[in-house]
Amino acid sequence: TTLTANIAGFEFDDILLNAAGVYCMTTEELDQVLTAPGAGSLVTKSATPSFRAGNPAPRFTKMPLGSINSMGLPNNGLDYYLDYVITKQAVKPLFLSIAGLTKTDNLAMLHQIQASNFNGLVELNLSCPNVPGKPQTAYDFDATRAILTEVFQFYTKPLGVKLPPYFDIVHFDMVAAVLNDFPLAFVNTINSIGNALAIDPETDSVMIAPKGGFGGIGGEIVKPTALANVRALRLRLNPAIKIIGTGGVQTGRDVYEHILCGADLVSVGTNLAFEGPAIFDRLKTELLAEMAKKGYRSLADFRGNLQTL
Ligand code: RRO
Repeated sequence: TTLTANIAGFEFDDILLNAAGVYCMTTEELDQVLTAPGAGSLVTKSATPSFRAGNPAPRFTKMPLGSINSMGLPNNGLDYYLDYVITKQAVKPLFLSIAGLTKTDNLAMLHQIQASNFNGLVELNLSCPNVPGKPQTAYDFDATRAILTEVFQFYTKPLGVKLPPYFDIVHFDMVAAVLNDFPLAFVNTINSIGNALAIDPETDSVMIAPKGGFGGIGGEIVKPTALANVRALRLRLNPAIKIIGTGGVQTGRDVYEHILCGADLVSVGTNLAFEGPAIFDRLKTELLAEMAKKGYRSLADFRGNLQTL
């Protein structure tokens, strides 16, 4: 049994990777994901043109059934991550994530990447929920169309977008109609469910400092939303647009369910933060056991094969 995938001509020897933002801020963390057994790729922390300190701490914490964060896009700046992926791109296909605070910043970063020696995949994050005053671009379908229109006027390397969760069938239709008009290599769904609130019962206090305690949630609690978004987009997107499933992955069964819904790769955020890079090998072992139980020898045997009633 092999667990491989293909996106935009890139062959992945394993289908698991980190979710952007988790275990990918520094070269030390990135090296650990790069060399972790079971990990087929990595994605770098979403970059802005220059270093950002992000929001005040505490800004990430465990909560019942998952995590809540309002990091505020702390990162070491595009040059840092672009240097890293260029240095390591011969090892395996890699993803570089960018998240400009403005369309102008995103276009400037993509011009720099286009002109660089990086030949991997870029994940354009249109869904950061945590920068005060900056809405999540992908909740604005016209703004999403506008930036992709400008991007594809000059950008020719493989590009995908990181999407926020959608909660309305008409919104699935609307975002898919926009995305299908562009030569995207992939979409990654979902980012954290934005602007949730967790309360500590001992202190009657919010659990993170920024934004009065509002933050994006991930982990077990978001799995049904994540699966719904993978499934809904797989049913609507052009087959050439591959899907990275993200959200609520704690066991091999969770990976399996993302694939049943149509995911090509599966990424791990909250539970990678809790468990560390050893999680990839555990998930791979558990996925292989689940496949054996069902009599499947390849991912193609069940990808997208969700049964309905
Ligand atoms: O840095 C963050 O606060 C953050 C980002 Br950019 C994102 O895309 N998703 C998230 O949960 N946190």
